[in-house]
Amino acid sequence: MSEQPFRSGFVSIIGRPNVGKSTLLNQILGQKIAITANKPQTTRNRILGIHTDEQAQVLFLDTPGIHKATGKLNQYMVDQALSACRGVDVVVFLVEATDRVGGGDDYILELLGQSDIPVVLVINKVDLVEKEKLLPLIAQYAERFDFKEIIPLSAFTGQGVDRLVGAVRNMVPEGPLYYPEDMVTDLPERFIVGEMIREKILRKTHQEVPYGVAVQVDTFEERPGKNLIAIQATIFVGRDAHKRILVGKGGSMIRLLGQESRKEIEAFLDSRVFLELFVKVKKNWMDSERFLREFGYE
Ligand SMILES: Nc1nc2c(ncn2[C@@H]2O[C@H](COP(=O)(O)OP(=O)(O)O)[C@@H](O)[C@H]2O)c(=O)[nH]1
Ligand SMILES: [Mg+2]
Repeated sequence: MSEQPFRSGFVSIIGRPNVGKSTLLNQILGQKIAITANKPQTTRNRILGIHTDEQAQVLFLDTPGIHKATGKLNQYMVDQALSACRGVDVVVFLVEATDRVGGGDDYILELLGQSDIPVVLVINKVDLVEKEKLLPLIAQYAERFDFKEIIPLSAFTGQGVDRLVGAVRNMVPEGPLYYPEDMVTDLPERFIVGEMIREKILRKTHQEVPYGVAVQVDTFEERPGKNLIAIQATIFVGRDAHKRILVGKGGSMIRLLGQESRKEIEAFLDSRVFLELFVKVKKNWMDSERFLREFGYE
């Protein structure tokens, strides 16, 4: 029997906001580490997901969506996404099967064309279109750029995701096991907990409220022998009006956010959780360098 050399490397997942990058990462890992929502700005940081099997370890980087940026937080997010295209072994570029070809993607393709990193095109959300529409779409994309592969899939149902993983693990070079084989991310639990709370806010609030929110986990205490973790977290908003919305009538909104967050955090930590949420106004935190730094958005 011939031994195949072990392979490992970095793969960035990039694309416009909402195309399903974080959903895809979670599906690849079989576990939710990246929050998802039907809103731009859901992912603010670079998120590492580790996929290990007997022959390879692929380090996937989920990134904020690439879009025209205004404001410091937005600029930070776009920089994160663009820098994730440098120094990786493969770029996975995500588009939606429901979109027309062109427009917003040209800018990204132009950037990708300037390096010689292999690019795999993923046409996501195929569950939303008829099969007959796919072939012409693939042909149109193939004309625009020299993709290494074009893979239609559904990050939501999981259909086609194995094919993508199979393709990229053959494209990463020979290399060592960088992380222990049972490790799925390098993100601290506290960070993921904060993100899960932020996801519930993204899904439950509208207009500009979700974009003005940051969540900080203040305490995270395991109560020994009780299978209980006590968590206190502060939700920061930029305006008084947003605080009123998040607290809700008689505290109804914050209670709902707390209940839904707790359920998901309990599943994630595999423990009972006692969760307390606080809402604080920090005027214009999104334009404060210091505050952005404190939140790791730097
Ligand atoms: N129908 C369908 N919806 C999807 C699929 N992938 C993602 N979505 C939805 O698209 C929205 C944005 O997904 P998200 O992963 O947060 O996108 P991101 O901004 O690119 O990370 C969410 O509401 C997802 O549930 C898919 O394959 N099919
Ligand atoms: Mg995302």
